[in-house]
Amino acid sequence: MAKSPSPGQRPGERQAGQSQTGPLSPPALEAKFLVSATEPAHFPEPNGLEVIMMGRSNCGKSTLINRWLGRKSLAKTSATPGRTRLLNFFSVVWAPGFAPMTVVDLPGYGYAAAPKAMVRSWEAMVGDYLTAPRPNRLGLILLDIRRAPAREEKDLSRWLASLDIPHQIVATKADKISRSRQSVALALLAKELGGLGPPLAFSATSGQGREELIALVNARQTPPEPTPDTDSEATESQPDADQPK
Ligand SMILES: Nc1nc2c(ncn2[C@@H]2O[C@H](COP(=O)(O)OP(=O)(O)OP(=O)(O)O)[C@@H](O)[C@H]2O)c(=O)[nH]1
Ligand SMILES: [Mg+2]
Repeated sequence: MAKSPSPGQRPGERQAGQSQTGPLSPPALEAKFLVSATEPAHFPEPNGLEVIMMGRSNCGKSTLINRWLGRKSLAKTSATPGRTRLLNFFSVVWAPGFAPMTVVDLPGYGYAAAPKAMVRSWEAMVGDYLTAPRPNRLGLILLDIRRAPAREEKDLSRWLASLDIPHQIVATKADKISRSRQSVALALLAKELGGLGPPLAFSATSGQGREELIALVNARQTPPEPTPDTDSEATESQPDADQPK
């Protein structure tokens, strides 16, 4: 059973000085698929914080959603690039007392086999979504930790900044390289790309970075009511963490 957070600490929120191997957060309380969209008429009404997964095709966006939320196959994944072709919306409640949030899995860009028409349709779909008047969004720009940032990630970072959408860089598939090579890669990303905080290394295979991701998303959510009852429910009604580190 995961250890209860300290008073005032929200589930999944790491306290300063807490070790990287501290108690693991349980899966999200609720996570369900809402809708696949290709145009604004299909977008669901904004509902709470909206976390947007963005990045090159095959970089691990859908896999990160599943690992972060502790679901096996909520978002469809594939070894073949171009799996996610629509904007997929999910509704998530992280833990008791948390407001609902929305997670958006965007189709990847840079899919080498994509014909020009498909690239244009990606730009149109994603452009319609990013410029829609939806408040309270957080962009996660994902890229494979083994790749140097390319023009696409730099353009995306600037585009989000111009739209006032805060964003965080997440370096995926961290299990593919050693910790020392990770440090070098993260330093390069920090230098080349903007973002809210230092780039985060994440691995869906090992669970590395999951706690940090949970903390950074939860820090942007409406805090739960600070009643003692809510606090005890938040820790006791959750299943045991089943995510091996
Ligand atoms: N080793 C390792 N493989 C990963 C990790 N994350 C994703 N993968 C693999 O990378 C491939 C692509 O993952 P997806 O999550 O489908 O990638 P995506 O970014 O959603 O791709 P599109 O939907 O095509 O844009 C799959 O074979 C995953 O198993 C990771 O952290 N470690
Ligand atoms: Mg995908």
